[in-house]
Amino acid sequence: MAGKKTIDKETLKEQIRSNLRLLYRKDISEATPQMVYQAVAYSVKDTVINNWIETQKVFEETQAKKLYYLSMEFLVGRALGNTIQALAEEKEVQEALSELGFDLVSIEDEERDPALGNGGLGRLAACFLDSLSTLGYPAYGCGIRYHYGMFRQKIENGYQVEIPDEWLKYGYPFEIKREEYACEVKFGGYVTTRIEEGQPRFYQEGYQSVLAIPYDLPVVGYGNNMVNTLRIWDAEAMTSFRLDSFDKGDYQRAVEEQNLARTISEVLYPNDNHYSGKELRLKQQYFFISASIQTAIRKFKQNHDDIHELPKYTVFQMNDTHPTVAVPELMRILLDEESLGWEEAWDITTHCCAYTNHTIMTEALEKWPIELFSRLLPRIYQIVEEINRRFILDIQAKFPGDQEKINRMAIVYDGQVRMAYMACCAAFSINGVAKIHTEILKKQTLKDFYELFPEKFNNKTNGITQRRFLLHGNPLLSEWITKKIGDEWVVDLPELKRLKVFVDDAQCRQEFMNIKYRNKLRLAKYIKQHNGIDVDPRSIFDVQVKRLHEYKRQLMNILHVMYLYNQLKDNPNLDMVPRTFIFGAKAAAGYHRAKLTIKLINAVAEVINRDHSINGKIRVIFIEDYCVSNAELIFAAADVSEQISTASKEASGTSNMKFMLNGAPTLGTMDGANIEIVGEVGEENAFIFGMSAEEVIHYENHGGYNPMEIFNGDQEIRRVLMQLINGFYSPDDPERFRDIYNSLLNTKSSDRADTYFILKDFRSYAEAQRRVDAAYRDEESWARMCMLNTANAGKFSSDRTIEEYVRDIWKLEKVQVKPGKR
Ligand code: B1H
Repeated sequence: MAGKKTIDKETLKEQIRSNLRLLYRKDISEATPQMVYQAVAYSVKDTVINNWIETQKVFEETQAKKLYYLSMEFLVGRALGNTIQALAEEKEVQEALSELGFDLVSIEDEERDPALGNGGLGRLAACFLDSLSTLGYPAYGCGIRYHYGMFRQKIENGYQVEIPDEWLKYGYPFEIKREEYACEVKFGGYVTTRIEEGQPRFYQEGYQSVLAIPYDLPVVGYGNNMVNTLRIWDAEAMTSFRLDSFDKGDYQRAVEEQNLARTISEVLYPNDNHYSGKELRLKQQYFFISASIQTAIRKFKQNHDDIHELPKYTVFQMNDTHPTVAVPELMRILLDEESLGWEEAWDITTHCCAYTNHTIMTEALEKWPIELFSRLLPRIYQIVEEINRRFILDIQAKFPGDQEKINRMAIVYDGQVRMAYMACCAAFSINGVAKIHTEILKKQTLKDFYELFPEKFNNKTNGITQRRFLLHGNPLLSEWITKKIGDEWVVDLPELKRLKVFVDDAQCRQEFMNIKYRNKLRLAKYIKQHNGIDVDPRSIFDVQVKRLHEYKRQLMNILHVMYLYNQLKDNPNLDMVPRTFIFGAKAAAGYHRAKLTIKLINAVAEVINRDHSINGKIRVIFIEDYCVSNAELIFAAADVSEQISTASKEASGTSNMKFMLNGAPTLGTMDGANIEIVGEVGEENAFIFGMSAEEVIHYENHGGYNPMEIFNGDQEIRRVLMQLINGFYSPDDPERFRDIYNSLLNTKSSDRADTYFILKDFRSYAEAQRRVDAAYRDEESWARMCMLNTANAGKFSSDRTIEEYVRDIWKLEKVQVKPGKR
């Protein structure tokens, strides 16, 4: 299906040899695998560049409307393998490399995984770009070129240690620096007003500037020659452009600007679902937004004279509230630079900006202190004040006398700027990321906004790209599927439903499960290499990989392992299918309880993996440095997908979809997209347990849950909890896990105990785990269940999600790109 051959094996070999000479002055015989990786990457990039140039030409010719996807995070993962695949050149490259004495998989392993994101939100942005290119929609990703991405995780003595992620150390071959498109971004100073031609004009003065330098990364569509751009901005000092400031004795300012530039794009904040109110973070936000919006307008003006037409050709999607300064920044440009009046500018802005909400967790809500916001962005703050003033007038007009409502909805309130409210006020579309999440937004979190603007609200259930998480990550299953139903599924995932007929065929079931087994062997080898532990590929691989957060309840999972272990100790003949519990999770560097949970998992692993008396029935593995590249191995090998968040808390989840696609049934709560997964695959092909979102919300609003009652009434739970504080898993320091124990029971602290209802859901979880054990024993029905998960995963392609965004929000047109030539 993919385009015609663009790479010929012999030419490629020659190119690799020549690149090695150009880059390193080496012959192939002396080259290291890293050098070969770089040489291959440059050859592949050569083809990509031709298509990239061609794509931009088509954009020019067609004047197609463009999407700017504004996001602080793009967790793109490795590019080489994906690009080769998109160009349909896998076989050619594989053969060329093997004739040169290398193999593609290990050369791919040489690529540093660009980790410019934390977790689901950043990975979603990357999947969206992949789908946009594959479907042929004109789009730019706009983000930050962090010099240090998500930290690399080492486990030392059971604890997480953060290592800086030096992804640029050897140079990143796929990026291109575009200095000619640099923009100036201004911080601080003050605003002066002058009357010009009878109108007040606003000028920011006494500011500090940084230069935003764009680096472009290609986003290659699958088999369609389309190459969109991910533009990430790096900060450089203006000083070299302004050496005259030294002459004027403005030395101080020059030094400050140097410092500002040095820090802005230095490092990604490693918080998932948590707001941390740091000045530098707001600087990062305004930095990349100002540069991106300036560029979008500059581009528009190259081809159009009437700025009022902007919404016809441009749409900005704000990936959560982090890019919301886009609203006042666009207003600033329209008012101060384009000299429009407020109403016209507001009309344009509110027809260009759309907002996606990704979380209802209160600790993730962005609220910036006025003092900080106005000091850093004085002109932007004035505009926010005016947006707020007019918004309050609107509310007053609609709900006269309702001061409470105004207090609840005001953008500037209680000394803070509430970013979500600014986004809701200005955006023409507000969407959640799974059905239940959107409903909770409408009924709870953004209720007042829903009452005021019901037409803005819509749902866009998340998706994932099958090109990375099946075609690339699971080559064995991909080949098998293609053999059975052809390869259309690569660009049309619902095609997978044609696999359903094969569940009744014993041989097909056997083949499917053999592939799972071989993928388990592949992961077992990885675990042996990285953890030094042998795992039994015949055991159930029960996997929870995601960011570590209390609401995701890794703690409930490990408490259940402790409970099972107690049962086994009491009864070594306990009839259970051997189980390998696999965890992978990074904790935000400052999130103590999350880090302590990692230590607990490792402490439990230490005790259990050493205990030969249980005949290897339980193994506990913590995979170090969970990231996009090892994720691909993990999903392919999983038997059980743990999706056990407290209902209502996980907006959508996306790892749940990756497991499903790879044939692992969900063990989960009715939360986020799990609900829709069950809707597609059927309740009989998943293991559902626990409280519903309504029940959780009811307890939260009305109280009435007391974990101590469960502790007192349930001996086995009590035994597990006591092991947290009697040194069973920490003989050298029995107090080590006291904080975790307290989090479950303590009612002294101002916190409610067990906020995430772990004890409340525990019995139901343990019972669901017994159902998994029972189901796994029936090989035939287990195989059916796994196959049906893959076969019903069609809905969860990000291609479907993107088509919905295009239809309801972005209104883009597809373009066609011919293969580019030199
Ligand atoms: C999600 C975040 C997030 N929701 C703040 N919110 C951040 C919030 O650095 N920060 O300040 C970073 C990330 N991330 C996730 O988005 C949800 O928890 C998932 O349920 C969802 O699947 C994913 C994509 O929509």
